[in-house]
Amino acid sequence: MASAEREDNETRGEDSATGVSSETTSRSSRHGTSEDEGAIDMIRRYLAEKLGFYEADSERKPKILDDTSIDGIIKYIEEGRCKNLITMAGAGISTSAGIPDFRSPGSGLYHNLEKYNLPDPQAIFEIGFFRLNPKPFFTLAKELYPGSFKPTVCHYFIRLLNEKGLLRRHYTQNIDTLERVAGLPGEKIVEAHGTFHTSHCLECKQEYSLSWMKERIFADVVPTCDDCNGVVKPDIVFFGENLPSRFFSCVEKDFPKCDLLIILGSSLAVQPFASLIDRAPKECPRLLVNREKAGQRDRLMILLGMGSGMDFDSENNTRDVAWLGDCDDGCQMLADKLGWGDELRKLVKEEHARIDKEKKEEASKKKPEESKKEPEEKKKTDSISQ
Ligand code: CNA
Repeated sequence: MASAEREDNETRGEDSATGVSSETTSRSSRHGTSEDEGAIDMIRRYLAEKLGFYEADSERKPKILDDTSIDGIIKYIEEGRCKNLITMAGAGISTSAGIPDFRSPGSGLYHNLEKYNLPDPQAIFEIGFFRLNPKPFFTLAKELYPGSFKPTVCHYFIRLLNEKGLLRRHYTQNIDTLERVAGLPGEKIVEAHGTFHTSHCLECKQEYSLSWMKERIFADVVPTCDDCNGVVKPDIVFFGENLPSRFFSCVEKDFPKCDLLIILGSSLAVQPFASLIDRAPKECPRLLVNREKAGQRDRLMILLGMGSGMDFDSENNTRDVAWLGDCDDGCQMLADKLGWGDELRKLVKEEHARIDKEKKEEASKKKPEESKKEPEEKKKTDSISQ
């Protein structure tokens, strides 16, 4: 979906933004002992001195969190040190709504695309392939259509962060529009990989609305332009396309001010989104809430005391915290610790009830219209067959 992921894979293989898979990094930390770490630190200092970029630890690493744990993050927020929080989200925040992510083994989209007979799983989101054969994308779009799902606890937690005056911006890789459905204002959202909200004709660039697109997707037809008959594509960013300009302009303004970064439900494998973690200032704490560690720094770079990416496990770390588990549980736990737990539970309950009610009303409005339409449709087919 994101243009640069493909480039990244071509140059750096299957690994994450930082060039090392989380599996490799977490395995090394599992078996690490304090003796190993001491030896590693000695080698790091030796190499750093020889290469001429040695700095004393105290100069290099100001202490940011008293405690690199969830409690350290909560304390940091409660002390009022966080006024420009940025959240970065991936497909993992929507899996509990029933939308599969890309890479989770078994349930991820990439493991379930056989029926589309694609040259490779990513082809379904490639602009070149889409121009030749748009049908598989629209079949999948019907299955995953926004509007058929309810936002999760995590989406409502992000809304609460905003209502509490902490959120500067929410950056999402998701195209499911669930942040909007959850009630987060549009100006607070950066949809880095675009959105289903609007669509454009690939040929004459005519714009179409969500309802126009929805009608065609659910009628199982490839949407074509009313003016020039070109294929119309939702404004989501395919591999081979540029990210929206709003992404770049917001990053420039937001990240230098970021004073807490929370990454939710992402493997941090897609560029340039993944590298945003390095745009936050050095003194900004970063919390990852995900089922697995992601975005970690290259081991060699850790050894040299250099490089970018998350650094959860080194003894010098005073800013990066990984909370491993489901986003909804992580967000509810954070809300509980901040004293907003009941407010979040109430918000989710009320909003889900409202969405269910609206869907019911919409369905009951449609039914009489459909039964009115049927004899007409039947008449048409009868006359054609005669
Ligand atoms: P990804 O690479 O599939 O990674 C998802 C990450 O979330 C993995 O690390 C999972 O372990 C983790 N995860 C899955 N479920 C949960 C959960 N309930 N709680 C915590 N962690 C969980 O997806 P990314 O977003 O990192 O990759 C970016 C791609 C995916 C973008 O181009 C998106 O447009 C694209 N995508 C979006 C959607 C959507 O809009 N909902 C769905 C599928 C793919």
